[in-house]
This record gives sequence, C-alpha cells and structure tokens, in this order.
Amino acid sequence: MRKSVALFLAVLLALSLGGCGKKEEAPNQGKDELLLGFAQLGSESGWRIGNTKSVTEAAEAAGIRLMYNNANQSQEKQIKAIRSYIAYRVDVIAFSPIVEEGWDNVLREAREAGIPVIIEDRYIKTEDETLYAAHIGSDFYREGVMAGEYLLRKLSTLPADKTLNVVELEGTIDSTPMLQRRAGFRDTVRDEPRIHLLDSICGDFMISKGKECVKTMLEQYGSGIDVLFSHNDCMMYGALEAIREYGLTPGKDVIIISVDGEQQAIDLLKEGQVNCVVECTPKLGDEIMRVAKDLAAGKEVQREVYSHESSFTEFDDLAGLAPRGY
Ligand code: GZL
Repeated sequence: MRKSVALFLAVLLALSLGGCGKKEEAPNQGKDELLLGFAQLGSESGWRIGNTKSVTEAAEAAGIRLMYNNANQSQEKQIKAIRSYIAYRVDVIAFSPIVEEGWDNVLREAREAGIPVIIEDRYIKTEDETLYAAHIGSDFYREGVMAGEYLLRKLSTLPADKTLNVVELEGTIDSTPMLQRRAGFRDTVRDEPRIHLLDSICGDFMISKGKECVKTMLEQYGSGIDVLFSHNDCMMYGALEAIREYGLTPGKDVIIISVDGEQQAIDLLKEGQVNCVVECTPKLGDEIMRVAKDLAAGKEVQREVYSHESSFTEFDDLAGLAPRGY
C-alpha cells in the first residue's frame, strides 16, 4: 500500500507541475508490469475495508502496480481520481461507483484514451455499454430476496395470528446495493399479508447513522417494531445499540436481518443477537486482476462476473463456518 500511495502522490505532483491532462511520460511505458488505477469510493464499512484489502493484496500477488485513491464517499473525488489515472495513462482502470448515475463523461474520456475500465462491486446506469469492459460483483437483488425468504421462513414458525412490522435501514441512496436489496426484499414479502413495511430510512451504510435512524424509529414506533432489515452489517451494529438502549433485546424482541457477512455479524448471529446475515463478499481482488491482465493483453473478457453467495440464519448449524476474513 505504501508503494502505491507514494506512486499516486508522484502522479499528483507530476500532474500539478505538468498541468492536468498534459501527456506525462507514463512511468510504466516500456515496463512489462501492468499499471492499474483503482478509484475506491470510501472506507465506510468493514465490508469496504475488506474490499480494498482484497484488491491491494491481489495486485501484489499478481505483480500488478496499483495506484489507489479513497474518495471518502465523494463521487466528485472518484471522478477526479479516474481523470488522474487517464492523464497518467495507466493500463487499466477499476472502480466501485458510489452511485449509479453520472459516470458517462469520465468513462468516455477513458475510452478515448484507450484505457479499458473494470467496474467492481456496485453498478453504473448507462445507455452506452462500450463505456466499460466488465463488471465484477454481487447480485444485490438476490441478496434482498434471500433476506425476504428468511423472514417468510421465520414467520412460518410463529403463531398463525402473528403479524410482523418491518423497519428498513437503507444504504446510500441511488447506490446499486440500496436499490436492489430494497427491491429484492419487497418483491419477496409483498404477497404476505402478515408482513407490513412500517418505515424505511437511509443510514448511508454507516454505524453512526444506523444508530440515529433506529433511535428515531423507536421513538416513533417503540415495541411496535418486530423486524429490522438492514442493508449492511455496519448500520445493523449501530441499530443494535439503539435497540438495547431502548430496553429491547435484539434477536428476540426485534428480529434482525442484515447483509454483508462480516465476522462481527456472524458472531452476533451465533450469540442469538442477530437472526439472519446475507452474504455479500468483498473479496473481488483476484478476479479484478485476472480480468485486468486479459484486458491489457487485448483479450476478450466475460462482461459480467457474479460472486457466489448464500445466507446464514438462526436455523443453520454455524459451527463449521470458516472465518470470514473481513
Ligand atoms: C456491497 C457494497 C456495500 C456494502 C456496504 O457490494 O457496495 O457498500 O454492503 C458497503 O457495507 O458500504
């Protein structure tokens, strides 16, 4: 990581001296090492930190030089980082788009510079399919479906007259995981008359906002809340604090469903404080490096590479579950 940070700082200096967009002598010209520019969206969750770790370690293992930038939840900063990689004439660009819209212009610049783009994790919405070469990541809609399927199974174990009021903690508005997990969950439970969606608030995938939002909903609905569906584990951690402070027991008074599959969430599941954790793997690094090498070699690549994921619930035997690594 230190190497790539030093390299990135050198880039910034070169650009500031040479003026943005001036064609600097790309340091990797004549070198056979592939140079990958990686524009990460932030470090908002354990999942995101695990994703960055996966990419940086995979680059090291693959002998690929990595330029890395953390945009700290700013689309503008992500676009700036991609522009700096274009100016530096990297071989390939990879990024996780914080939201789905607003990428066409900078990706057109990458295409005009002849630099292939890999989208990892989240998706972009575009009419122009030529703007990126491949997407590597999860089926977020299926993750929402798995969350809904768990809740239907849970309901089947409850008395026939029991109804469930659900509150939802949404991730970053207009991000793919927020849109798709929301849709998958709703489509799965929509026809069940005993499940009511009470409220839905954006916690931006963060612990602090997750706690704030659930505190607000508890003040409004109190013990009328039967289920929390959280779009990621970090917001769920904050929500558990609010639920305990309110005097309710998570996993018992409030059924807890979360997504990501961080080790901390699995430990809470084993302790009975959480009822269902849907897996969303951040370990995309090896696949990104494989596709980057193929693109740099001018090979055809598969346009969509989905991660294989499952869910872990209170009904499963979790004793043999391998450490999550994030
Ligand atoms: C999902 C990823 C989401 C995680 C959150 O692939 O984009 O962003 O679910 C993270 O933990 O913030």
